[in-house]
Amino acid sequence: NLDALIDRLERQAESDRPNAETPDIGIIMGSDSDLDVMAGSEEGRPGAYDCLTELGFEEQTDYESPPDSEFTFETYVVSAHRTPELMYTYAETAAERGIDVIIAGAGGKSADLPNMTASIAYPLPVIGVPVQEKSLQSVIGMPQGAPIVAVDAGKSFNAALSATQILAREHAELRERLETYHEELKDGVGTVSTELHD
Ligand code: RP5
Repeated sequence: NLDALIDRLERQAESDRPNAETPDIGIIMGSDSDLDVMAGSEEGRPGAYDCLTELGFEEQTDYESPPDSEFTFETYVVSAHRTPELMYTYAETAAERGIDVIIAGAGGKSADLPNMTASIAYPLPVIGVPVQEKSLQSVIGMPQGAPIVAVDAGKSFNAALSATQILAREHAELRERLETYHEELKDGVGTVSTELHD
């Protein structure tokens, strides 16, 4: 339940777990109905999970034992409107819990989770994902001095790439993986254009 979740986040923030055991990227979304866009679905467009998994990240769900991969992410459903206390605690404890970047997605016209999280978690970078076109203005419409970085509607895959770019500044291994991914993209374009021009 909500109190237990909040309590767990607070305890994790106080614990002195080594950085290698804490999640690097926190993915949060306003509702579990956002999951297809945020994670990626088999029928639809690939999402943040697909990107991170391809780049070798592991989803961390069990906080008791150390993860196998050096690079990890976690996922929470956090609603700015239904569970503001969870949003506040998540954003406020994120840095202490070892998170380096937050990816926050929300839909609807009042997509406030990304921008509120960015304000509370500042100076931790937050990448906002408008889950629908109509959520775009709500996600990016921040006043001067309250920054948020955002991707286009539905592009959680790109949010995961951007988050990895931030981490890659300190991890050569991630830089290499991003470069390999980019080379593979070029191969894909080559295949399509060759087919078109045959
Ligand atoms: C937003 O409202 C959520 O991010 C979601 O996109 C939308 C609808 O949520 P549900 O009513 O499907 O839970 O806050």
